[in-house]
Amino acid sequence: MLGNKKKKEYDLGKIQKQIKRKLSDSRFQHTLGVTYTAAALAMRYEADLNHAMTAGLLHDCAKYMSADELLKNCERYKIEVTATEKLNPALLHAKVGAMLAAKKYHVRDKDIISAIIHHTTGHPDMDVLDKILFVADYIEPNREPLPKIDEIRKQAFVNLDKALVMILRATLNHLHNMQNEIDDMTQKTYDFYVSKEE
Ligand code: DGI
Ligand code: FE
Ligand code: FE
Repeated sequence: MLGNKKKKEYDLGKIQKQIKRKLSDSRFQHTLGVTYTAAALAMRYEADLNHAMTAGLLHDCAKYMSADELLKNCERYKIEVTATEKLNPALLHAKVGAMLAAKKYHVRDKDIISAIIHHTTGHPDMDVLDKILFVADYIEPNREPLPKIDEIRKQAFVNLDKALVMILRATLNHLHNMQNEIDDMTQKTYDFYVSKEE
């Protein structure tokens, strides 16, 4: 519209080609699944389609890195590393990925960067694009069968916050069963959305 600043449109084909070269075949298939699922959710919840798909394509762009590489990149880019992240460096693929999205893929929209930062643990009071990416990452068609996945997939298109709670509950249960350390942010996000339901 006249006078309105136009949001940047990202070249999805170009990003897809670049990211394909960086990721394993199965990670690339997952990435495409997240991208198209994020697009479908953006249609349902009236979010920006191009930005949802850009976030989907780039969300795991640092997933190919080893723990060492992730930690080195945090040093290089002055990314804060929490005690939990130091013990579980894989968590850092979200923050490092967001940094790469900005530096190497020239993403300059905060909604996309924020969605990538928060896609693994979530965050209390997320924006619609954050939630869409978080949910799409879990429900995309290539995911290994997970408990209650059919119910969560359906709920994602009915009530996004309810789907979020179901995913966070399942993730916390899984982490507990595996005796993995629970990141504060994962717990805080769950507590926030559960108390919102009441
Ligand atoms: O990168 P993806 O595999 O597509 O998915 P993701 O970014 O959600 O990462 C999933 C991994 O993150 C999975 O191995 C569990 C882990 N994770 C998520 N929340 C926490 C966590 N790991 C720990 N230790 N603590 C958490 O709170
Ligand atoms: Fe991820
Ligand atoms: Fe992912």
